[in-house]
Amino acid sequence: SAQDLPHLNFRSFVEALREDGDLAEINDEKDPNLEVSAIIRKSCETDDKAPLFNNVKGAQNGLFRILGAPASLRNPKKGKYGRLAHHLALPADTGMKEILDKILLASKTEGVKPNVVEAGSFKENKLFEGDIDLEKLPAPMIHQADGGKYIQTYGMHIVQSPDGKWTNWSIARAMIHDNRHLVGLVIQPQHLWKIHQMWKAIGKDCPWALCFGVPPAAIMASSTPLPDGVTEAEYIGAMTGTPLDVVKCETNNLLVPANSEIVLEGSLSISKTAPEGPFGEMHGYVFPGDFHHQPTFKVNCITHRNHAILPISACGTLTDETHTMIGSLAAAQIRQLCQDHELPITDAFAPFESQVTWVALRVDTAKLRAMNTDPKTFSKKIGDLVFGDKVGYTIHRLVLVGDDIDVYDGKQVMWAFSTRCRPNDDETFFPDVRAFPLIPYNAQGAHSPTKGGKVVSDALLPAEWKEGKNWQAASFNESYPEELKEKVKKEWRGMGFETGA
Ligand code: FMN
Repeated sequence: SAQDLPHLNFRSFVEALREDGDLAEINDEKDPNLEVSAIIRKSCETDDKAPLFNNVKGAQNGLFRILGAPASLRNPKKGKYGRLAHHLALPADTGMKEILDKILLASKTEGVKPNVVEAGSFKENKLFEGDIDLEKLPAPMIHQADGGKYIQTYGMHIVQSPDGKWTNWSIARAMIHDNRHLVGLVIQPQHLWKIHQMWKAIGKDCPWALCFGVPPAAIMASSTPLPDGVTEAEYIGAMTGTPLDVVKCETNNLLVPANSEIVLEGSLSISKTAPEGPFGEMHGYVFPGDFHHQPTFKVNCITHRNHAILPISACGTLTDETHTMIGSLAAAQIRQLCQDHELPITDAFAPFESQVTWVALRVDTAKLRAMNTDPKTFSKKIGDLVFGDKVGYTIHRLVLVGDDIDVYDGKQVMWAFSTRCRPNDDETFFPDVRAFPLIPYNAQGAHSPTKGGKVVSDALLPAEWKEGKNWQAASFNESYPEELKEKVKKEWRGMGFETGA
């Protein structure tokens, strides 16, 4: 059935990686205390295969195997974004623009409700109350200075508004606190935080489930800053054209994907907190000893498939899921927001080279000129819009670039930014908007970690605002006649060159 296709079934997704020659299957015992993550990290830093650890030290009764680097980059010969593409039923060699187009596909259509079924594969094994000891699970210690074992880096939290109208799915990290509790990030303005606030207001703990190894399309939607009130399950139904099969939890009324690998059920406390962190984060740093208090999650039940697989993101320096997904998916939503407000933006992407703290916006300059605006007015308008919205939360610099720049190519964005945007004069600053506290320059300074520090950098040259591009790039593409370029390309390999033909 459709539910077994790789984008709707995590096991099938792992099989698809195997068929692509993109899986390093490791049957020797590996230690979840740093060793597993050291292997994943090295793979991420070299765009190598996704490691599947079949023999995790300390695993018991099917809990658990580990898949690393589930949506990191791979050797470009196999399709650089192949793992992301498999999350969305796209061919392995799909480019980033088409991947983001697919994510946005359902933004203007009616949601498709999930299909409630009786049986779920994760109900093969059930552990209740006395059987549960989270500290005995082979949860990974991901970086040596982390404040705990981060079992949750690629699972999906499920919470619902008290009136039952909005069910939110999202990724936010969590570590093991004690034998029955996790503690994790529940931070403003995230929807997990927002729904937590709603339960706080009525004085009840928030029913919760955390699902690992969910349909890949679901984890993509749960990492996308969709608008308030959008139920991810319905969004995915619309995006994939298939209603998702879901099953009721054992101990609460939440519905979870039927083919999940592992499900934790319980509640998110509105009153109890515990130390959380530090953690080696998406910007590539861990500050030893730097923890904060966060709400705890109580686990009342664990259900799981036989030989369950826990996906993890050993995040840090380039390139892993926190870059390929957090940056790219925020950029997609920023593109949509601009277009919804009639702004002439054709593409948006968060260059990996900026550690996904920037989003480059490609401007249709003919339409821009027709607007009869000026750089300051336009920059202010776009910054107010994007930085004032949740979709712009993680981004601190928007770079406006012209039609000639491919924003999915970080090298081109850096070229435009470095040569067309005069520091300060071509920049508009936003000292009062919400900042992203995880970026070291926010958290480590004397200033507020949650306010300001954002900028719109105008990398359009004056001519692009007035009459259009007045230069030719000193490049192979723009500085030679077409016939000559064709001749050079045709003779390229014959002359002994090896790449770029
Ligand atoms: N968001 C957080 O607030 N805290 C996290 O720890 C966190 N970790 C993430 C790890 C990975 C691997 C990915 C892909 C995303 C992570 N995110 C985290 C980003 C959120 O999933 C993203 O902002 C999403 O839009 C949040 O869902 P919401 O829009 O429903 O609030």
